[in-house]
Amino acid sequence: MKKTLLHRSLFVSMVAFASGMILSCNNSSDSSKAADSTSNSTATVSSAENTSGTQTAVATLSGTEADTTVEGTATFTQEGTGNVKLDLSVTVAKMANKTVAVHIHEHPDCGMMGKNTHGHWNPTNKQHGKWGTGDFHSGDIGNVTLDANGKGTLTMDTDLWSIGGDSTKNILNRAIIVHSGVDDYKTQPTGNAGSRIGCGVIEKK
Ligand SMILES: [Cu+2]
Repeated sequence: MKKTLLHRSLFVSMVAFASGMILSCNNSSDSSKAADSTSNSTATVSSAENTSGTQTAVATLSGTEADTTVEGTATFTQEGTGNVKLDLSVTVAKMANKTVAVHIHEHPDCGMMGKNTHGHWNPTNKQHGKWGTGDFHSGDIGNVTLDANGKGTLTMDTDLWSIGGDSTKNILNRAIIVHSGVDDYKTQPTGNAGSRIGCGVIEKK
């Protein structure tokens, strides 16, 4: 009897030891995961008031010229303080099989055929260029190739943007401009991308 008890307590303490090892293992190797789930649960708490921890902003694109129809949507999403993901879809039927430049411009006003948006959004005072190589504006999304129906899509993911917050990253209340031409990624400060045929203001959803 005494022996059985001893065995049992030995077994219990071995199980406790083993599970302690598993726990400590999880803690050390998955500390980032643990931190994530902590922040997720914080987000869940606030989501009771805010709907969710995912922020969304949308720009609905339309044409600035009477004879050129431009349609499309730029949808920006951000999980917590993570990267902002852009899903862009643009259709310019008149420009089938061509390539058009798309940028984020500074001001949320599509008036005067897009001119009221002023220049490329450039909060870090960089030279105009190609996204991801050397200097480029935070608004230098780049060129989009349109198919036989004039439709083009582009997706990207970046930590240079945020939905709200820091003014050097905040994409809200700026505008998406679709140009009639191709961005050469060189000419300062515009990329020589042609006229502004499409526009949409980036608004929080
Ligand atoms: Cu532009």
